Amino acid sequence: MTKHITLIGAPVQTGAWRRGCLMGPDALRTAGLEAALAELGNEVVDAGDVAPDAVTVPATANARIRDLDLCAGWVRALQAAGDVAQTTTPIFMGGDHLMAAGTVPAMAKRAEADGRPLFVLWLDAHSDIHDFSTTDSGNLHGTPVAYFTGLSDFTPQFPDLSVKVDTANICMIGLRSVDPAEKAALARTDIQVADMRAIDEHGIAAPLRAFLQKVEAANGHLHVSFDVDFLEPDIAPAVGTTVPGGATFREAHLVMEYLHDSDLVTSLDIAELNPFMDDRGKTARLMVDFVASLFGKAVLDRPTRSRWT
Ligand code: NNH
Ligand code: MN
Ligand code: MN
Ligand code: MN
Repeated sequence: MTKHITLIGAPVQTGAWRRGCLMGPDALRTAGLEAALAELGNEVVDAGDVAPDAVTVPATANARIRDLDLCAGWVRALQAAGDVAQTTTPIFMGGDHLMAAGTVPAMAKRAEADGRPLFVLWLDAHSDIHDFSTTDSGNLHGTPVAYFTGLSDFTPQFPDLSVKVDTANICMIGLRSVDPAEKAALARTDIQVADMRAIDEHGIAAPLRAFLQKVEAANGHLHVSFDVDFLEPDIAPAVGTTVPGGATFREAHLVMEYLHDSDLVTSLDIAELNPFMDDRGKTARLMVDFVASLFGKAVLDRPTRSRWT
């Protein structure tokens, strides 16, 4: 079925310590994302890049927080940018993972307007569930989950959220670097977590299948937030925070194919791509291939939903 896809560039890099994620959207364009999706029969429009709002916000008690004004400006701008993609499938091309503090609330609002709950699949080495007080690094890409779930208060620096994501609707796959405060925060929630050990023991399909069945049963919207460091650094070196022991090509590819066959995905983030760290564009090209698989590129066609019900 033809999907109407809107590409939205989110060149935010102030959430990460290492600079370079601002080149992420252009690297994905250079690697041919639009053509790869169009070739599969999708209608694709590149809406260009979002720019951050110019805001000055009060300082937080934690003096380690970096680039707070610019980060707050990005969160605001991306929440508004989500509104332009009401009826299409937006692909948000990041940008560091702070982007999700903008994109996920926008998608939650959209789902609510549609009378449906939003589910979030978080593919990442990290849980990004810090808040302003617990972050040691001061890098705000480590905080979006605590913000969009309402687990912690981020006001008045970030906008007050009218619609929050229910923690029961979140599944994290790929975790292998979780700070102590994050571990404690996760333990207090009902977020489903499949860390790398669980994947080694049971495979990557089992937790994904269980989650997709929940999304389907609830008639939910599904937002996928794909942090490039979910992947094994050997195949995806273009990230600031590489963590060994990530998802293999085959594991990640299977996730993409399941997501395609589920026909449940309504929006996607591509986060943390730092082209400055790349090896002859190989990570950008790999991400284009993965996104193409999510949107229909397959070796053999299988009936929709056959892989996970
Ligand atoms: N937990 C660390 C921090 O808060 C690392 C976060 N880095 C990420 N997250 N790349 O996905 O600084
Ligand atoms: Mn992340
Ligand atoms: Mn990460
Ligand atoms: Mn593929």
